[in-house]
Amino acid sequence: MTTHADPQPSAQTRRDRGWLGWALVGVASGALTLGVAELVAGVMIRFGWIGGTGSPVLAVGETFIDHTPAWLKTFAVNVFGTGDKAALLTGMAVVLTALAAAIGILLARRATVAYLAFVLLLAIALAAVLTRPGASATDAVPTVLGGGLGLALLNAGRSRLQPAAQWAAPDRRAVLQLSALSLVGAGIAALAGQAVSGTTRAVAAARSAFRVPTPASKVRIPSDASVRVAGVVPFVVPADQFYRIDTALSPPEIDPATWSLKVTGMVEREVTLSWAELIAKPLQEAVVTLMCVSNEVGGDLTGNAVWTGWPVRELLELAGPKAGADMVLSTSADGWTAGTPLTALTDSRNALLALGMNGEPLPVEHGFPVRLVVPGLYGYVSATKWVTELKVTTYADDQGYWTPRGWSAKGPVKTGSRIDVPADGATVSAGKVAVAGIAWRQHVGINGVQVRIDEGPWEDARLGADVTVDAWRQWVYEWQAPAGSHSIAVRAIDHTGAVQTSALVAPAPDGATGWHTINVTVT
Ligand SMILES: Nc1nc2c(c(=O)[nH]1)N[C@H]1C(S)=C(S)[C@@H](COP(=O)(O)O)O[C@H]1N2
Ligand SMILES: [Mo]
Repeated sequence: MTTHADPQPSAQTRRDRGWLGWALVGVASGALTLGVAELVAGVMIRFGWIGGTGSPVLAVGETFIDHTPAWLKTFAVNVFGTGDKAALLTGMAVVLTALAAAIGILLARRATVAYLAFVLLLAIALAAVLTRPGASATDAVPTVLGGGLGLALLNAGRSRLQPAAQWAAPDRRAVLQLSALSLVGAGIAALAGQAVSGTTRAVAAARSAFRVPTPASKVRIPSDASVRVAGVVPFVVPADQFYRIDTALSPPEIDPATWSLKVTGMVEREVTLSWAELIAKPLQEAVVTLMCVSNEVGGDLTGNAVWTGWPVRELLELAGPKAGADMVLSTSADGWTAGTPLTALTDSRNALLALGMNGEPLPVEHGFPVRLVVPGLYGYVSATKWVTELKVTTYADDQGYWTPRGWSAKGPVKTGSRIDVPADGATVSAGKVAVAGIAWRQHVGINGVQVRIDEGPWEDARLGADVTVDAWRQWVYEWQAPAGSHSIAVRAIDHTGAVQTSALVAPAPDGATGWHTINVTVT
């Protein structure tokens, strides 16, 4: 058993603990600011009073994402995978807590500087809120109200704690209690803000009430599209397992009733398409494999789904692109853009304004109510989610979101293949081992897949059915595995006969290449 002595604190330790009290006042003021802002933003969103983000936390986070240099973005995706957003929010929480604590401590000695620093942070948050796409002056209200209360708490704390050296116990307790109460209150306010905003429920309700209309042409996926080996990614990936990549900290919530898509720019006539018009069109189904340009050799930033939608070329035909145009800049409700070759949207391929994914309405994170799906191009130059505008233009005049951030203006998908089983580093029993995975070259198609054990000859794998040139193919190679350590490599051959290159190239600026190679131990 431990006994705790309870000596009278010396003057020195009392002053040290004083700093903690000041820091706590700073942190509580910061938390109160953000908590109240979340609550007010939630209420304003609920009543449709704000059009932008409203929340200073999300606005600063999204602005940060937009200004993240390409190398940092690549680093974040590599380190945190698709958890990069959680990582960003955690990082922000740590930085803000430290700044708020510093402001609290500063308050003891240089109150004016502390207040100025607090106001400067508020100004930065306000600038972020007001420059988000769709923002208007009313979007400032949550940050201003929250900031006002935060300043009031700073001030209250200061008058109670001053001067620190003569800090009397009852005052100290009162300040600590007020700060603790504020922290709890801020947390509750933030949660209430989320709950009261209600959009999540309203949009979720609109989404679940919507039935994807029966398409004019339906696809049938033969059962032998799958090689039926456990551990290989399913031929059609369920929406809740589908990879997600976007710059949105919280996905735009769009009520289909208010959604519309404008065709602008170099066109004979501007066209506006409403949700009611779109769902009355003859819809098509298409099996298309989406792929992220950031996907590393062996990576999992890819997925295959059955998309339902209206061909983009039919919409563009209504608008009539003018001679000289060579690109379509598509814009998302959150301001993100992609530049797609005009020909990819007007030729015979199934480029869709998709509203269905695997027979269900698009999930909100995958673009509800409408997104683009264009076979053969990486997502960053084609797959705009929450799409609201198509501007017919030229590569000379416009560029998509990622182009000034170090990624190529054009992004056709490169031939690739991946070993799903056995896992890299696995230990398997000698004898028959199924080596299996996927191979892709969207819009060209896959003709063959070959596997090489150690430095042996390339052996043909057995392929799943060729459902469409726009989708990946599963493959399996039955390996008679001898004991020992072995490396397994895979390469694909496309429909033109071209063999996947062995050249190891990193994702930036236009997609990774190289053979996926794994090591296994056979016992
Ligand atoms: N609005 C919007 N659409 C977007 C993006 C984005 O950041 N914002 N990212 C694109 C990228 S880089 C890819 S790879 C695909 C991913 O689509 P998914 O999240 O449905 O898998 O969406 C594309 N569409
Ligand atoms: Mo991507």
